[in-house]
Amino acid sequence: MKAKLEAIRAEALSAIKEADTQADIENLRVKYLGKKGELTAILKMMGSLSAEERPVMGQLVNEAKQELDNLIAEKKQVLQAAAAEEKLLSETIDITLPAKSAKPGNLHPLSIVTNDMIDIFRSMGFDVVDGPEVETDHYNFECLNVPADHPARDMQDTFYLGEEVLLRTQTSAAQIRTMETRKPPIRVICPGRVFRADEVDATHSPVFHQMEGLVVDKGVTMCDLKGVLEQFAREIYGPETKVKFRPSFFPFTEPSVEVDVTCSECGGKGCRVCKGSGWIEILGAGMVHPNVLRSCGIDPEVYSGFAFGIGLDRTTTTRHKISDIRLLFENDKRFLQQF
Ligand code: 2U9
Repeated sequence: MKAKLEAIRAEALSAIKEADTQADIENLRVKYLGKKGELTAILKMMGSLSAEERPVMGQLVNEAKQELDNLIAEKKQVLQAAAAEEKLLSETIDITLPAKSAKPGNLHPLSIVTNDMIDIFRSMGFDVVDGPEVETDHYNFECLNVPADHPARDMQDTFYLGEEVLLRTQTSAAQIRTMETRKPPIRVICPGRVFRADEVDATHSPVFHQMEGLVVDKGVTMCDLKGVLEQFAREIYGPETKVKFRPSFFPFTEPSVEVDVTCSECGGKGCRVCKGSGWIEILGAGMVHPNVLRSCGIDPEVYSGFAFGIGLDRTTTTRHKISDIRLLFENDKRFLQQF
């Protein structure tokens, strides 16, 4: 019986070692330790042993039973862990899919046009200057030779913050400040936001944008003004563009002109955009008035200069065929993403 027990034990040990599924190990438990198992069968045969042999054999069988029990439990755990690991691997979720990327933003159409214009004037030797949006009556009007009774100074047209303080109506004040601090030769442009008490409609806004330019040096003439502005017009509207100078009036320039270019929509034939004229007005300009030079301490007998003002909103709407100026300020992403 002892030899049989040893044979069963050896066979069971090797079978446990070989088992590689949880079902295998369960079958082995039933085969050796179950109610009808081989070790249980030996225990049942103990009755045939003598009173001396029985406790010895009983101890051996119990030791073998305990040993197999432990080994089966251990192996069960190992196989369970392996099965869990395999399940985890087979159920792995691929979290490396590319995420939805945020679209990069883009420049506002007004900024695109402003930057293009800055590039053109920079290539002609102009510096960019800046100034405050809240100005004094002195810099905004007085230094610019705008008389006390001029309608622009009226509260109907200008936003006053106090008796002498206002929201600038043009960027010229920044150039007055430049003339006070720099000696000629001066070649500056000043792009920026300006304010006028206008009613809002498709072509007017109380907040709008301008780029003004100023050149002051010895011997500056109307020819220089024409050359610079023709070059600018051709660069921004195309080399075929024709430029027309019409006499005009501004208090800060004398003589003054308004500048038209051939309509880029119809090439000058006349269309809905240019209201049949073939021309589109793009800017105002002129030779800096001697009173303006004098107000900044520059002797008009020695120096002369020219200045110009370009509406940036208008340039943007004509360039990008935008039908309503209000679209520039509504910040509707569906509109802004088109540029
Ligand atoms: C200094 C002296 C003179 C700037 C000028 C204009 C003519 C002009 C308009 C264009 C469209 C304003 O935005 S708009 O409505 N501007 O017609 N601006 S001359 O003259 C200056 C500037 C600075 C020291």
